Amino acid sequence: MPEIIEANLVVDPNARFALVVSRFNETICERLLSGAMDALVRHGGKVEQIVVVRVPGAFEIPLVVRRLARSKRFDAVIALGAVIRGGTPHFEYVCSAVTSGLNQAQMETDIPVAFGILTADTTEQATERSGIKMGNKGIEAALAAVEMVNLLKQVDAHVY
Ligand code: INI
Repeated sequence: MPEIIEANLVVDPNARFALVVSRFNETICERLLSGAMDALVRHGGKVEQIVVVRVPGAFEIPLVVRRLARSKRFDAVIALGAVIRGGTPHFEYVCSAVTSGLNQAQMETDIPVAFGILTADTTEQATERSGIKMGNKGIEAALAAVEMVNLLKQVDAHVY
């Protein structure tokens, strides 16, 4: 039998989370934020251990995420935004800049960054995925952050 390393979704009460949320497509992003906050708290997180940073749009998210991750004050950073194809002719550029920027931030800092960025063709689709009928990307990202924080602790315990 192989040794299986996997993490639970129980938040250590000392764990600190930063959430970076875009103001662009604000109604949708606020739904992602409340989903993420709710998930963290329901899984044992403490509101006093959570910091929310608002940025103008999705394009600005990676830089702020990287700053927060570099500070080493947080166990994970959760990025929340919504990029909608109908809203911009630069859809592909914005999506790829955000995706690679967030990946770069976590790889450079060794701090997990959760990808809670909705990319959708229409506002209706994005709304559905912000808690209306197709799940809530904010909840998904928050739970991924919790799992990664716990998983990295277990991996470190085995490796070091
Ligand atoms: N920002 C978003 O977060 N979502 C979008 O759909 C979007 N559109 O459609 O343009 C968007 N644009 C703003 C961009 O992220 C920057 O804030 C702006 O270009 C200033 O740098």
